[in-house]
Amino acid sequence: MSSYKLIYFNGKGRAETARFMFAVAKQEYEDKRVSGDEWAEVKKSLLFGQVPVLEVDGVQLTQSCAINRFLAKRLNLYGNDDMEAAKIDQVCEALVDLGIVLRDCLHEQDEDRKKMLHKKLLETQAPRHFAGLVKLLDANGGDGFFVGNKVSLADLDAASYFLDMVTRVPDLKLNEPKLVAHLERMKAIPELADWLKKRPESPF
Ligand SMILES: N[C@@H](CCC(=O)N[C@@H](CS)C(=O)NCC(=O)O)C(=O)O
Repeated sequence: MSSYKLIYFNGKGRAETARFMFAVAKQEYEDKRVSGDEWAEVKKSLLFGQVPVLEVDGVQLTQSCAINRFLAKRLNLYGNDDMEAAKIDQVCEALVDLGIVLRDCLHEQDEDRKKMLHKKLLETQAPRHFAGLVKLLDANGGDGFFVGNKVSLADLDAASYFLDMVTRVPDLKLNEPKLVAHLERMKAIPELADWLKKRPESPF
């Protein structure tokens, strides 16, 4: 049995999908949240000087998407075959694209440019990504999962984005009823509901 240690800040961000997978799969792990005081020293020990990092039996893996795929394979959350795995990747990559524009908008310092990015996100980019995700849900029956007939990394990654990332942008609403219903289905998974109840308070 492998041992897992997930290293991140006290935040949801790029680590929360992995935490969702650990919860749903009922897999034990160490949830190491690096404090501001520890960060400079920890950073030196990391391949790219960034988190999240997953230590598997002492071996360090970096890059959140690689970590998520590795865990999804290990925890049986990566579909039933290659085609399902590719469809799961498709959802996750769309969420990465959405995450890039969300972060650009959140972190922009120039007020005029921030306004422009915010407008573009609300009027163009979020609706386009939401609509694509609804099409994928519809293509898979509409009222279940993004891919196949069981929960996967795709569903948990979407839940993490829609619960946490999207809500950080003022006025950005998950205004697609099918995505809202999907999120509610994910929140109702008992192991995930339990994690959502007990997860630490965090600033992001
Ligand atoms: N592509 C990387 C990006 C990692 C990243 O940007 N990590 C941020 C936290 S979300 C970080 O470590 N920031 C602190 C730093 O760069 O010093 C991934 O997906 O894991």
